[in-house]
Amino acid sequence: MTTIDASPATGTAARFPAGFRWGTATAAYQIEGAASLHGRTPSIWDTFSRTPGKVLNGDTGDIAADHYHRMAQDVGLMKRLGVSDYRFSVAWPRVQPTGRGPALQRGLDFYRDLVDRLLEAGIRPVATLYHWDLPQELEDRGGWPLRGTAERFAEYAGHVAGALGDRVADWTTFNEPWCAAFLGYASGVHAPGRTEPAAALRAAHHFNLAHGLGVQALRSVLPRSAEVSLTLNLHAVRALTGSAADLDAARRIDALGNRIFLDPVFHGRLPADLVRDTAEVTDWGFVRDGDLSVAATPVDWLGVNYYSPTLVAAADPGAPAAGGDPSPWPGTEGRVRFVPAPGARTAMDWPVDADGLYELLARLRDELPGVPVLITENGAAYEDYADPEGEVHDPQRIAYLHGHLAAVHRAIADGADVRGYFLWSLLDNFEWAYGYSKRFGIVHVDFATQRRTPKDSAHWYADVIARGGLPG
Ligand code: IFM
Repeated sequence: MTTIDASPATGTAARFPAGFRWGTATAAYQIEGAASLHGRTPSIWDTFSRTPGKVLNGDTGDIAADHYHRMAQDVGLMKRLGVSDYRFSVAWPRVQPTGRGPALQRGLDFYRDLVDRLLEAGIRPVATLYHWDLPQELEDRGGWPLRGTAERFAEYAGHVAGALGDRVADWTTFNEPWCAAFLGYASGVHAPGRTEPAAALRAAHHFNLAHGLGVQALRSVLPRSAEVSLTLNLHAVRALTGSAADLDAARRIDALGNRIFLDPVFHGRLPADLVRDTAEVTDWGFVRDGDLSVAATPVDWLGVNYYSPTLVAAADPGAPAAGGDPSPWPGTEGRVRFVPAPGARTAMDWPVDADGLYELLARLRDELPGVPVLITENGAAYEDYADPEGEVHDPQRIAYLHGHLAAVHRAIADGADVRGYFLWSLLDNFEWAYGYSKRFGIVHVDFATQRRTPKDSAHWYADVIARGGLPG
């Protein structure tokens, strides 16, 4: 049995407010496995990962971290970490296999069991309804570019809330709709692997609509005390220089990466510059009267996922049109150039820059007063391995986490209303198109044996939680 030492040492440099929520996060397809057990049907990620060439090494989520069968052990790990909260996602094809009609009790039972075990362990469950695993049958009917998918989502939300609403107080409709829309339908590096820029913009709109319909469906079933939210991977966009051209490039990426969701959801409008910038791609004729007020159905908090900032400049005038891979940024070709940021990088080749998180939180403080924020994901992949003593030393991850938590602490001190932090991720897991080659967990998973080994970062995080702040 692995132990996690959580006895707080002395010397806390940055103490977080009382009641700050300390959590870990995962997602269904990345950890559950049991892909065809008990009536679960294929999601778009099952189809995509089984398509040769789409996922590194041909990895799939068929077994993943086998959480479906090891859920009790995983809850035990979290209890020993001392987390107050656990953010997980529900697999739509496990609870409503065709994406329409009645729910499958067996699927709902799995999540009831999970939630009961969490509550028993004193851990608050935070349920995300959609972390990218659309039932394949709905994709076959048109997927997210089709309006009807948003209506199906609201029905599904109602089923899950009906089954778990008496014991789950925190709900999130979508995780990172930007990735689902633009990596799934524009660049095609995520499921369903389509490369249709206009369809990606339609999908983005339908995510906003589905979010609003989903919030309404949840509120019609849940007790009044329940809290409902949305999680966005907001982009901390920076211009390379202060030139008008570079600033304009940053504005375009801010519109497509951030305001495309923030404006409908919090202000009931589409950014006018976004509509202008993408005029060659779509006329936005799929937005119907009333959609944007549905999208703006009030939420209780906003989830923010942050990993690294985005540095952009104006495209070089006269540069040949970029060939190669399709872009996830419709309408920016020939206008925006992505610039590699200097400095340390994670195993994902993502720059390590905690100031970007501070910048985002300060922006939300100023632009969305009265909307509490939870950091629903933050963490890093590194090349971890178990040494001959069976230990996993990950000092770079500890440094990454320390730096980002310090940025959160600074943002709170400067007036940002940040209520909690969910570390991505509890376990090493299926990292989408990278398969099992990238390890984000604070608990190492040996995928051959499914043995779990808390890394040094797990011990470090347990200490942070126990002391309620960062060691000095
Ligand atoms: O693993 C993903 C997660 O599913 C969504 N946010 C980013 C993580 C790291 O890439």
